[in-house]
Amino acid sequence: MFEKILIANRGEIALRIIRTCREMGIKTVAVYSTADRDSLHVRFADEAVCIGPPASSESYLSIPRLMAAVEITNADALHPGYGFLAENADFAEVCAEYGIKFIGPTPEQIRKMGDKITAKETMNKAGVPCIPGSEGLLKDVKQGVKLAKEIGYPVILKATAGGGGKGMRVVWEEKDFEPNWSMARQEAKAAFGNDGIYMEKFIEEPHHIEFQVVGDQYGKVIHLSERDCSIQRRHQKLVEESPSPFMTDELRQKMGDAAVKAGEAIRYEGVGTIEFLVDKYRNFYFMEMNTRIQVEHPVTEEVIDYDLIKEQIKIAMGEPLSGQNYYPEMFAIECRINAEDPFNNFRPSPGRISSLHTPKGHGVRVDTHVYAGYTIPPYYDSLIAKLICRARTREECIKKMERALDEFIIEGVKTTVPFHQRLMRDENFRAGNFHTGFLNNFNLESE
Ligand code: MV4
Repeated sequence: MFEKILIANRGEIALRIIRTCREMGIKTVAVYSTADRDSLHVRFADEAVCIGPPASSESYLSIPRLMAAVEITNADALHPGYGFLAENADFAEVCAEYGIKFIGPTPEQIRKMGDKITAKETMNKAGVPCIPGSEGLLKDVKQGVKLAKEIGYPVILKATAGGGGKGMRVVWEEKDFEPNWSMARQEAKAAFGNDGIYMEKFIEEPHHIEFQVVGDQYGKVIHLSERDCSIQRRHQKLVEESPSPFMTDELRQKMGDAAVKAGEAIRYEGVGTIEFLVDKYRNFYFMEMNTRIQVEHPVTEEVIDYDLIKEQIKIAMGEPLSGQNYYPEMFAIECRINAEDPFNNFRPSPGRISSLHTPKGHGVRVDTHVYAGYTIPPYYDSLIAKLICRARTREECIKKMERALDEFIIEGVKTTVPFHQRLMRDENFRAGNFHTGFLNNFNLESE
């Protein structure tokens, strides 16, 4: 049993973790940069340690400073949240050396899934469907051109160190191969210090559907069904929902089996997400595995009534999983409320929140660290709240979301609330008729 957990994160997720710790009777330590002195995670934790100046590199990303906070406070476990060091295998390793339990998978598991080619090879071997493409890294442009011809255009070039869309290039015909190859290498080198590139058949207009999985320390893995994350802009998710409107019982069975197989193949410990691309014929392919708790985890929590942070902590303490896969009993949608101006290319809009009213009522959940008078610092991500609604049907859930968005009052900064209001009225969204390209042809000013 853990007595004290240090939370190596900030914002809403730090608060979310503190809440579960309190319910479990576990003491909490917050860490904060000088920009976050007035944050709620600092107030609500049992102890708080300032770890440095605003720049993440000198605070939330500084392993030595975090380890100093661990030593001072005598915490026996550490929760990394999402972002920052959550998927840093070296950090998980340092935690082990310091004798503090990293609440998450092992360094080996993080490393395996962090390198996209290794991840894909592992999944291929395990019998999880993968997108046709190169076997490992492409050696040179010549091999690339030859293979692209075999696979058939369009193809996509991806950085093995990438993820989240960075260092990707789509090639539509042979004459464009060489320039795209060079750009992909350059981008990958600049972004990750690793110019390893692999190739896949390009799946046009795919759905992004991910499965939540949980594995214990004894090799048991279950899935908690899916989230549809197709509503995204430039690889930033804006809305997530469960169940997916594109899902069928048969597809859920198949994808769920594949997700569990994926987790079992690496004896995955903790909560994780298997991301799939699904084409219009409902063929599905493994894309990546996220080895952390995700921003959109509340959608799953709401449809199966399950505390994912509690599960992470129990698994880290060595509790065995009991029971079977979980299937959605409700419908939930999450809207990400960012301090960004949706009428101005989603430009960040940090600053002081002069007045605030968050929506409430039956089936409405708001996960946020902000309050009236709080100043959103410019140094970190722009997520200020997650609005999650839950109902018995998707139609009811959308209506509830519209009501809740209308109740949301945030003054002093621009937010994505008007974007969500417009989206909830969209006929195609309401019909569940969307894929990852949906927002490319979405006009906020038109109805
Ligand atoms: C793809 C793809 C189509 N075909 N791979 C984007 C993020 C990165 N993790 C992988 N991504 C994609 N990989 C093949 N072979 C399309 C995307 C993609 C995408 C995927 C999920 C959600 C949104 C997306 C938006 C654009 C492209």
